[in-house]
Amino acid sequence: MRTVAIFCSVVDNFGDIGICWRLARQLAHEHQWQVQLYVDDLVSFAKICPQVKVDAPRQRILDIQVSHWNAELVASWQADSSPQQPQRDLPQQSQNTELPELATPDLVIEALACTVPEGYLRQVARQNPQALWLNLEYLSAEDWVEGCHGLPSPQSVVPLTKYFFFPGFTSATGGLLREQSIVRQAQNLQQDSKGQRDFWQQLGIDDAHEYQLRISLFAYGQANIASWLTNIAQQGPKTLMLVPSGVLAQQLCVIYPELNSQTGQKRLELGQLTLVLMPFIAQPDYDLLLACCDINFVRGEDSVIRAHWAGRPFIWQIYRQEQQAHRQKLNDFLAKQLALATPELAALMQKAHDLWDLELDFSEIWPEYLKNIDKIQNHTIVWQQFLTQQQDLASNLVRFVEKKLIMPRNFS
Ligand code: TRH
Repeated sequence: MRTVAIFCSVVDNFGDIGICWRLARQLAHEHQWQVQLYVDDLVSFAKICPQVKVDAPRQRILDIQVSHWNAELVASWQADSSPQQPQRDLPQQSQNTELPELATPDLVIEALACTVPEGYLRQVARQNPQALWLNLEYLSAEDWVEGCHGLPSPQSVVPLTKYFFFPGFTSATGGLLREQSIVRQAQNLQQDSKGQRDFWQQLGIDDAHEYQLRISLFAYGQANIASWLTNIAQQGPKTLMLVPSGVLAQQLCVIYPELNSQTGQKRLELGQLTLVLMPFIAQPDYDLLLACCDINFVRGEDSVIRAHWAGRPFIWQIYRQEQQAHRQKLNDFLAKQLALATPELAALMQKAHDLWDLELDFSEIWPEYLKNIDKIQNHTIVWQQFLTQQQDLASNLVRFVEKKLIMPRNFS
């Protein structure tokens, strides 16, 4: 059985821990690897995984060892790897009798450009010189990714072999995170009206089935959102819009001060539109929510992939970067996604994404978007099927590691 240590530093938002936690679960549950996750922000983690105890330095969740990657832990690795100190074996936590002891990792993953502490890497190199070190990169649809995926990453700090591993949308990349049953789960739920009702009730929304349109709206700020919402309120169709807590929900509380005065779940009726501000739900429930909605607005790297597997029309608000670097990434994604669409549909989808990304008035496109919703739905499935023919990221990663461990770098 292989052992992997995943290092996750939460830079901002929830994408870093969202991706690492999904990967951890997949490697543990679908590939039977022993997984050790080091994460530096348990409070963010707890928002998407309620089992997390925010003050526990070590805990086991769903058969995964989770450690708080804090200064104390880093100092202990540093001390252990210093030549003056007697050297102890990894893992550091072996004194804790409640948790099983994991073997020294075969693989260390530094996720999304974080920096694995040197002291830790030195200990791994000493105890398991064959171990691999992977830099799990950000997701991008840009063409250059294919050429860089799997390349060695020369470094001289620690005697471990390091490689780049790039997620992506083609079979020449590392692929996308996709659990074995996620697409089937969404399809089953979409055919099960009782299951959907139960799910909505669990969220405290008893009347979801009464709406013509259910929209999940997970987004960064949207400067002109009021005009789109007014358009829906006045023109319909009768719409239920669910907004998770965050910047956009705060913005809505400023636009509609009535929302501020409520405690718990905040709900506002605006003509044909019902707005519901909701707290974050557990990651597996978020997947179910996307499957139960008719249109999903998603943001960042992880929720956009979840929207793919939910198989419903989606609009992606890509994470914004300085000097508009994200625009190229968005366009490269759309070029791939829309390659098989008719020119009219491609133009419509491009315009919708441009308006949303640039925070312009989305009501400009909304009636046309809804008029074409069946075509958009069909195309979403065509694109989903193209992707599900490819191997998923966790399986690709396992294969990559096995190959490298059997055939070390000089022979591969
Ligand atoms: O939160 P994000 O904006 O994260 C971003 C991006 O990943 C970005 O690329 C990265 O550079 C930056 O973080 C650091 O959006 P994202 O990626 O969709 O992550 C949200 C996670 O939260 C995802 O795993 C789904 C999860 N989630 C829940 O579990 N429950 C919820 O209720 C919601 C709304 C989200």
